[in-house]
Amino acid sequence: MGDGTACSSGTAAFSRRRFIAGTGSILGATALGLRATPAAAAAPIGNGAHVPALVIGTGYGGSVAALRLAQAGVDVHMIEMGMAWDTPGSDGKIFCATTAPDYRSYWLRTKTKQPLSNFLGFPIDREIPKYTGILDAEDFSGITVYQGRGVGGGSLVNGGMAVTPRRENFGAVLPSVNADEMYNVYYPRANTGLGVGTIDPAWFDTTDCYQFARVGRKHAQRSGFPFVFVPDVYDWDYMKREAAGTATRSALAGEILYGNNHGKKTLQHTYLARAKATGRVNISPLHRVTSVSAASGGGYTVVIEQLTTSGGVTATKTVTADRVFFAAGSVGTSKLLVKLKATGALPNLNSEVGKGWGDNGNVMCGRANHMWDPTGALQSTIPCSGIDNWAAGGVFAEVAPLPTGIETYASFYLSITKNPNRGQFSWSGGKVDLNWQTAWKQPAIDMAKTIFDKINSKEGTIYRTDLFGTYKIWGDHLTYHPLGGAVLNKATDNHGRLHGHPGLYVIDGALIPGNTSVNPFVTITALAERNIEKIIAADLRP
Ligand code: FAE
Repeated sequence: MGDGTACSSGTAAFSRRRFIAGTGSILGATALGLRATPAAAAAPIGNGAHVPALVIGTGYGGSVAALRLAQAGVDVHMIEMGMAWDTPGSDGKIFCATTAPDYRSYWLRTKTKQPLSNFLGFPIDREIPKYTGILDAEDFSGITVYQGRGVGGGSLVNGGMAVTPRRENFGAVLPSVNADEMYNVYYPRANTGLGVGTIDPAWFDTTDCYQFARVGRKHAQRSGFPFVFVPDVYDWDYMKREAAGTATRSALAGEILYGNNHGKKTLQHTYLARAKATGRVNISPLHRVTSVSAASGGGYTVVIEQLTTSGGVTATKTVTADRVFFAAGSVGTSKLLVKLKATGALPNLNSEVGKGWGDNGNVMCGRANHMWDPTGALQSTIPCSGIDNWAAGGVFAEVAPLPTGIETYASFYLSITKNPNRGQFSWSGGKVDLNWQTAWKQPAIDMAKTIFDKINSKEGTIYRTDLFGTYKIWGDHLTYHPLGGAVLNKATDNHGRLHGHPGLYVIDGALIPGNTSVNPFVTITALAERNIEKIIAADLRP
């Protein structure tokens, strides 16, 4: 699954087949020019360094900031706690398949924590070596928040669904932002920068790998729900070649959740490639920012830990920066800011810091189809469609794959709902907590049911109860879409400048108050484009 997510089939034959398919990947990637440019030439940041602009994190917000600052003539250093993900492992592949998670899969865990924990009633998580893997399943008391770790942030692990919210919903997403500007300038700029495209509908109608989505369409339409194609950053022509057998398989080989070796236009291939090409952007992977405070001579003192691949700290570096951009993702930025305010490192941050956090209303479910509605043994991991019941039911459901390699007769969905509940980060006992409770997902479940109860009733089908535990219908324990914690025009001004500390900015999903009505990264990118343009013009030009 893409935004919705896969599980491993657990069958040895399947793993072997996928492994063999994967071994041709180096050749394929090189021929396509889709391998990330190794960052080897760039030295990591040195202790005592001074940089004009320091960006914490290399996801969407950070990559937009780095590119635009560099184009404006500002030297930028990006600090990324995850790995560079530019070097193949001993199997010749940079990333492991979703169906065969290995040491590369999870961030510092000894056992996988797959979003779908069970299959046919059996738990499918497995032991893995502790390693700075690509997907973080970060546990808070009431929710597990999945996030990408590495150069490229969430773009490394996500489904690539690149959705611009409906114009009529935008006022609720970012109430203080001029919608005309966003829809005329910044959404188009973001879509171009990200390389967004839509599936060829004629191919969709015939290819085996979207049988599951055609079943999703049939069931949606028979119950009177609008079915929509959803754009993605996967290279659709490449996927056609995968299906034709003329390109090494990635989306059709179960790759997504732990990275795609081919086909997906991650930030490594778009914004970050352009940023590096300016010659003004350096990146320090396996470096984690732990503190930011005002420097006596002006600017900010930033404390950074250098990490090993088993999570140890090999060095602690102190650098200064004229300006610091928080782009550590909604959770990363919120955790840092809450800690820095509470410990007195940044005492002037206002009381909005840590507030307004939401899960984009995420909830997952599966349906069991009749034998006459097979969803296909071969499923592309890239979702391309959704069911839009936002106006009537407060839900946009992505028709997600379940690429197990066997026929499951299952339909699987990740719903984005208008769940109004919001959490707050706070500092207690020397760490940052989030007060979200699992019960707060109930409105999301109720909204998702407006679609799936009706479809089940029309089709005479039932919910799957074996995907999230034993006899558990709803995947209500997680989110892929953390948003908020340093909300625009509350913790910051209307362009992301943090109140109380000039020269500090938030430029990632933490700015967005909990919900985007669709998958979030296009909105995060477009908002970053808007804010950085203003910041460069007003704060950085003489
Ligand atoms: P993000 O991309 O998370 O980048 C933050 C970066 O900062 C990460 O690389 C961190 O490792 C790094 N970092 C954090 N703390 C520190 C620190 N202290 N020091 C140094 N570095 C640090 O932030 N969204 C969609 O729109 N469509 C999809 O199809 C979709 N599918 C998803 C599937 C999965 C499995 C997941 C996990 C997410 C998915 N998302 C999807 C969500 C999307 O990836 C997410 O909203 C964005 O990546 C958030 O962008 P940010 O720039 O806020």
